[in-house]
Order: sequence, then C-alpha cells, then structure tokens
Amino acid sequence: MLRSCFARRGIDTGLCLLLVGTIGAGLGTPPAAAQRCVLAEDFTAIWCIPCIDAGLALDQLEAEYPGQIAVLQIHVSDAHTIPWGTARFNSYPDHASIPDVWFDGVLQKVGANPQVYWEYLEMFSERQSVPTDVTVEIGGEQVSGPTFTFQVRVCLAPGGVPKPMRVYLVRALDHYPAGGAHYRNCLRQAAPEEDIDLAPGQCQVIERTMTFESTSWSQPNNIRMLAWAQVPADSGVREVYQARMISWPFEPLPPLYDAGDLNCDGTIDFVDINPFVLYLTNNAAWQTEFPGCPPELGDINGDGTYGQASFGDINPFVALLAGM
Ligand SMILES: [Ca+2]
Ligand SMILES: [Ca+2]
Repeated sequence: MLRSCFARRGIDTGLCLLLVGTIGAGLGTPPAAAQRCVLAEDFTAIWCIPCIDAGLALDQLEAEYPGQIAVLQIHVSDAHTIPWGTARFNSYPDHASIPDVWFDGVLQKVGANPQVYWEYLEMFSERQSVPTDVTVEIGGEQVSGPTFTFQVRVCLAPGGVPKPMRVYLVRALDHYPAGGAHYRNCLRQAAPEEDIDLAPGQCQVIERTMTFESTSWSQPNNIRMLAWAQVPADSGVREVYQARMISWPFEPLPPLYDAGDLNCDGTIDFVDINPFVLYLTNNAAWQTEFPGCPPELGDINGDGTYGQASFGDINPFVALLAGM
C-alpha cells in the first residue's frame, strides 16, 4: 500500500495516500425521541502526519461535547490495525486516503489541517440536529478476571419508525498507542454484529462476552466500550441511528421499568391500578395486554413472590402510590 503524505495547497488539506472523498447525504427524519450521540470513526495510522490534526480536533470535540460524540480511531495499515478495522475502512465509499473521518456513517471528511476542527464541528452539529427515535445503552458485568459480558440494549421509541438495524459492539483503548494527545479510543476488538428488527416501543438486548488483552487490562481506566445501531448493509453510505460509549467501571444495564409500573409506560401512577388488578386476578390476560412487560414488576415488596394472586404485594402497592 502506498504510504505518502502531502498537503494540497489551495484548499490546504493534508492528506495521506490519495484522493479526496465525497460527502454523503443525510438520511431519514424519524420522529424525535432521544438525544443523539454521534459516532465519529477516524481512520488513521501512526505514520500519517495529517492524522495528528484529525485526532487533536476530535479530542477537542469529545472534551467539549461529553456524551454527545463517541470517537473511535480505527488504524489502517500500521501495527495497530485489526482485520475488522480494515474491512470497516473498505466498506465505506472513497476509502483511498487517511485521515478519513465518518460522522454517523453519512458525512465524510478526508484530509486534515490545523483548522479541521471547524469542519468536524459543522458535521457533528448537522448530525446532532437530526432527531433519532433509537436509544442505545451498554451494560457490563465481570465474568472472571479480564473477561466480561456486555449487554447492548437498543430501543425504538413508541411512535418511532419500525426499522431493521445492525448492532455493533467494539472495545477501544484510550490514549493508545502512547505518544500524543491525538491518540484517542483506539479500536482493539469488535464483537460479532447482530441484525435486529424493532417495532415502536420495543427493545432488544444483545449480549457479547469479551476478554481484555493484557495491554488493556493493565490500564482499565482507559478502556472504552462503544456500541451503535446502523443501517444494516455491508458497504456504502449508511446511517448510524444512535451510538453510545461507556468507560470503566462497568455497571449492569439498569432495569427498563421500576416495580409497580404495571403498564410499562415508564411512570408509576394511578393509571397502573387497573393493570395491577388484572395482573393479580388474570395474569395471563395482563401479559397479553402488556407484552414485554416483565412480571417481576409486580413484586412490589421485593420478596421474590409475584404474579397471579400475590396479594401480599397489594398493600405495598397502595403505599407506593400514596407516596407518589
Ligand atoms: Ca405506569
Ligand atoms: Ca412480592
């Protein structure tokens, strides 16, 4: 592979390899729901000088918009390259040059200079302005030593647009490789992807087990887990609907609903009384009326007994509502 770098005078854009990429079109305007976390994929290499500008600009964006941007540096053609990263690079259009940064899989910027921050900011802001009806959460639990099980929960808002999605989970190591502030969230491993199909109001949890290699495990504070839901395709411009990044220490996914929320609408109030009566008297009918609503939500006193005729939970339920 050719490894040359040069600056294109006139537009003053530093490039490695060849060519200038195109800007993909934004896709879709689903109804509003969650705040968007923008995925920024930075294809880079340690021998690429303009990639320093790209990394520094993304470093600044991440500092200024915490939780709203997930930066993933994917090394291509150097010692930190993994096959998944190379395939990912090749899956996007115009993948001839680095630095090559994709925002949410639809906006591309090839090349960088010390002012590239402003172009990144514009693309990031454009993506932030596109509403999304998808949420992504990541939970993690230690199995033993450096082996963890991660759960990615993807939900489609009630009133959202039904859509197939491909769910990704990768792990990265921040401030790696050592040697500069421009090295952020270096891709180390990608879990097998999974295609899901959600209806409005539905959630699905994808579970993957990963073992940290010694370099990552020796600096857990720098471990980053990233997940995102994207248009399911193997190549081309394809929109990321939502992304998420979490840091050490990892926590299990919080429950979607609290005990007492017997209609699973996210709040506990008097509207839950009739569902609770149905729950106690005809549990099968309750499950039919509220599909996907976990039966444990009826265990108001948390004694492990719940379901049909668990009348011991009535007084705690009344107390719960009285305390609202
Ligand atoms: Ca409720
Ligand atoms: Ca109970």
